[in-house]
Amino acid sequence: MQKTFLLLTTVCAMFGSLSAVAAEQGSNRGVTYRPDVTFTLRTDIGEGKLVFIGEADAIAGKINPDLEVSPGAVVQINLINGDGATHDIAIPELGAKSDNITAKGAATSMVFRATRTGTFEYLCTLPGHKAAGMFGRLIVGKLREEAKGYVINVAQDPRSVGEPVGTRASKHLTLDLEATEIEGQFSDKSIYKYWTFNNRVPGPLLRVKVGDTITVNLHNSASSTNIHSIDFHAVTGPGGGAAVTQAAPGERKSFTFKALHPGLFVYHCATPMVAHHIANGMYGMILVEPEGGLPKVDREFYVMQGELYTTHSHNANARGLQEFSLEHLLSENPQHLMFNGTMDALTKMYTMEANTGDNVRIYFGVGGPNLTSSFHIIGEVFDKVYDQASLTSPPLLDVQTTLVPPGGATIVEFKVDYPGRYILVDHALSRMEKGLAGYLTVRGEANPEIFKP
Ligand SMILES: [Cu+2]
Repeated sequence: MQKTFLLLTTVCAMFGSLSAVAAEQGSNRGVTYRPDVTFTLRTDIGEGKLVFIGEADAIAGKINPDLEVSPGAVVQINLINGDGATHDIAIPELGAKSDNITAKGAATSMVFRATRTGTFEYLCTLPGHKAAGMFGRLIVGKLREEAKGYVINVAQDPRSVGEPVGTRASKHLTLDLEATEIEGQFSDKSIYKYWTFNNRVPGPLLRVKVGDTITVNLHNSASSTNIHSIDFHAVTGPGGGAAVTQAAPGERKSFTFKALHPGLFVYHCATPMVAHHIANGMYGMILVEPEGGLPKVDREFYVMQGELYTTHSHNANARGLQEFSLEHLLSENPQHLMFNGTMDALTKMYTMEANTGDNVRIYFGVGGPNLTSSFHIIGEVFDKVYDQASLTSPPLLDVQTTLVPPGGATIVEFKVDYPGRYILVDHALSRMEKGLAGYLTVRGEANPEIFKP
């Protein structure tokens, strides 16, 4: 009889709290009537103190056990009164709290979504009970971090440069883009909740020809929690398309434009707070080739510089989920800078390779959102720089370092004459200490007339 009552109160409390969670998060968060994880604790007097004791499974018999959950999980904590004094359980930092229970054997529960990663205190809020020993830790994120294979790679492959337009006539094209919010691998041991176009940072290099008519279809994934949009710097029209593409989660928005100007142009999300959407990864580029196409080269690469603003300072060994910091974004002080979305994208994950004698072209842009790049390749000189990515102005010749503003781009070309590893940097070199580097490996015969060790 007592057992049935206990079960009923638990189920009622669970049902009520879950409805509240569902209402708060909106139906698109996929909250179900079953929690992802359940813990049961019993209050007791142990070792002369007041404590919570794990009731079942891995925490059975443990005093004030660590409760480990994955980020985003719906968590249910049941509490059984084991001593006949009044108690409750709460996690104030996550806004979760149960009812009071007084009778021995009475039970209650609380249900909440672990929306933030980190370590949070659970405790009994009755006066003096925490001091008497009723507190422990809820750890959000540890499990996910250990399940490494699960994490998504968001880094963009610099070799993904699309198909040259060649000599074709202008035509009507359709470009499909999806806005997503995904946890991606940021460094060896850490992850970040990226916002992306097509699950990559930067988004795809889109390749069209001047005079083309282009229909853009933007789909905001149903699993998103934010509105997203797209502003193409190549578009002549309201907001570069942003005025007509503000898409709620699950929505699709389209527009059609004519590419009037050749050049290499940035695109990005333009939904408030725009700087936040860009920092989280919502940028890419569209190349509008001139009539007849660009001259053929041996190797082309796609590289974009970005910034990440997190609560923790740069640390190559940072573990777990890195969280966004508004304060650091507004002070324009990124903790991390990276080429192609992640710490090791162009040093470990992808290789940029060429052979001596090759002509190399790099489509380089700055997603930012804030810092101007002094783009440079250590040990190389750019033969040509299409300054500001203008393809109708004559290129600059023989350039060491070129400025690229946020929301801007450049095209550089150079012949690789000597084998070795050449490092792409922003010559504001403090930024290399925060992760900004990429390797171009050149293979072939060493010519002692050019360089002699
Ligand atoms: Cu967005």
